[in-house]
Amino acid sequence: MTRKLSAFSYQLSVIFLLLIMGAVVDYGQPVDKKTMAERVRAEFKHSWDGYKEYCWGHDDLKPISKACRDWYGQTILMTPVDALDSLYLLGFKDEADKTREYIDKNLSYDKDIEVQVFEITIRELGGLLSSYQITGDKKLLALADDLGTRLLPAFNSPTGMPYRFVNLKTGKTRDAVSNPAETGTLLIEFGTLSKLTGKPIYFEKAKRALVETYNRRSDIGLVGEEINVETGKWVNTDSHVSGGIDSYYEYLIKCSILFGDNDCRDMWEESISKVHSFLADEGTTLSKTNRTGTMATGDLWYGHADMNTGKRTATTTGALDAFFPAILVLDGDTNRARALQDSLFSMWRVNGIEPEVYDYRTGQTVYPGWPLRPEIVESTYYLYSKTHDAKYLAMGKEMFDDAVKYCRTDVAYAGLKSVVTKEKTDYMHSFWLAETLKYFYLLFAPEKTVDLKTSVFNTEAHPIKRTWK
Ligand code: DMJ
Repeated sequence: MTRKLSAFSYQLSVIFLLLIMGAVVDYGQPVDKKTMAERVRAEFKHSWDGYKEYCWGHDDLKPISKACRDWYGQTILMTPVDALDSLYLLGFKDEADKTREYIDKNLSYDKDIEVQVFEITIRELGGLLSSYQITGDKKLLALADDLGTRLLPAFNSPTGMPYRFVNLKTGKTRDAVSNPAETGTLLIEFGTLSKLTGKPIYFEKAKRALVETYNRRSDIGLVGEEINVETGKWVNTDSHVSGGIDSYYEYLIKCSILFGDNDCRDMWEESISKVHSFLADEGTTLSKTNRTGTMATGDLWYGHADMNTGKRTATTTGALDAFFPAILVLDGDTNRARALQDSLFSMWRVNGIEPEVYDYRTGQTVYPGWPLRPEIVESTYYLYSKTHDAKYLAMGKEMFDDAVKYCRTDVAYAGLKSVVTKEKTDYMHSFWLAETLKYFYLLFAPEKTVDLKTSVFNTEAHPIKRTWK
């Protein structure tokens, strides 16, 4: 009798626990992948058609005024180059072929413009290389080689870490104060360019820049937010995994995978253990009622600390930080990846779209913008690929529905000035097409649309295949 009773009360507590969990994390109805993949394709087409109708031949579309933006006064076809591999992957082959032919005929880097090395590398160099691998179009590789050559003078600093800007015609550089994301997020693209052209210089320059950044880590193994590439001294010692540092960590692990590079593997292993030790906040459960009336719960977050003392400087995170679960999946650390993703998704749910900066201790939205960022979608895709847990499909669907609801315009998609008020900005970043919609699609598309075993995504979601030994 007592045994029966205790079995009964055990069952009751399990049901009670499940009910509570259901109330805490409600992922709704099962998701039909096929339907979702088609919905993503339709919104991609809507965005692409808007760009084409109003800004064909320019860099980016302003989706409210229907005006165009060229980053440096003259076009370098930012949106077409960044979106080209998405056109292929999402199955818009005719459109992709026409776009590729247009790029072949019209793109020239022989321009007297000062470009930001990091942005041009991840969006254009990465885009050209990935599309070259998909199509075999040699003109794309020639463009990448030409661009790589024009970017090389940026590395001519006393430390080997690149200046932030370089003139594509004259090689003149400027802006010595940079950051680990900009000095350390070049090796996938430059390294691949070396492998595909047989010119070792690209790999050597970018790897040195990454190693020089790592070599300047503090005694406790952290890097800061700003560094002077001429003196090698840190200008800002705040350490975190957010903007300014984020993809430095991403490239340490990805370059070890893509190139089988043991130095990258060692740098990654040393770095990630310090990130866990000094930046992770565990058990900082916050309780804030979100729009679904459920409680946002996060038991793992990554905050800010001083790179020298390890002392906590801020308990903020945000949209950019949301790449980190994906990296943890690549590291085989699925438990941390799952926990962090739950935290970040609860941040998403507070306003129904994630903010740029969010304080996970107080539950305050610190900076409310959302420029259509991909990172949390990217992590959802990696987690689903790894675990096949349907909860990630439901997360992805909820985020996609939110983006459609708040960011769709009559001609394309617009970022948000505020995730609180949902006021829009007049801008559609090329990464909406290159990354955000690509990761949404890959989450719902047939597996192996991109094989994560043989390909590595650069930080702009351009898949690079290891075709070399
Ligand atoms: C992209 O250009 C890249 O993902 C970069 O690493 C960070 N910022 C944007 C997207 O948020």
